[in-house]
Amino acid sequence: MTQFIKIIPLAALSMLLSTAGMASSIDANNRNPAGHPGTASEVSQDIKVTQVDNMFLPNEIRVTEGETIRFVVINKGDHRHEMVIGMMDNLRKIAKQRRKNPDEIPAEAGVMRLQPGEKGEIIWTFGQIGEIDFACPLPGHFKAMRGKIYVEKK
Ligand SMILES: [Cu+2]
Repeated sequence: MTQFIKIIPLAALSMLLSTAGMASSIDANNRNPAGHPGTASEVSQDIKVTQVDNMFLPNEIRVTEGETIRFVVINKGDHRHEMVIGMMDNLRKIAKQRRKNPDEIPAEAGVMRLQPGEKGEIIWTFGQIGEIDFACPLPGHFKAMRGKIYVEKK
């Protein structure tokens, strides 16, 4: 019986390891260094972000470590846009998927697609100090439509 119980955490661990292997922006402690989707009750500030064709305004944002931000995003362009927060290697993967399937509904955590005139929100909790990227991964937008989030010490 004791042996059977010991098997369960090992199976769970191997599942975690295989997941980490697929996503290269997960660190050795199995955390995503870009952070993770947050909840409304944790939000410490709203930051407005405007999308135009093809850039974000502002394209440099400063937050503090561990902070949860509500990004209030409005698309003032004439084309649809997305906003994705993450490490650049991960954003590149998403951009590659969009090139193959531009009309696929975004399934990734913290990804939002807005039609012209639409407004949306992303609630995101940042982790440790560092530089995080955000971008619109849609074909023809990804190279220009990018920004940096500087996660600074409290
Ligand atoms: Cu775009």
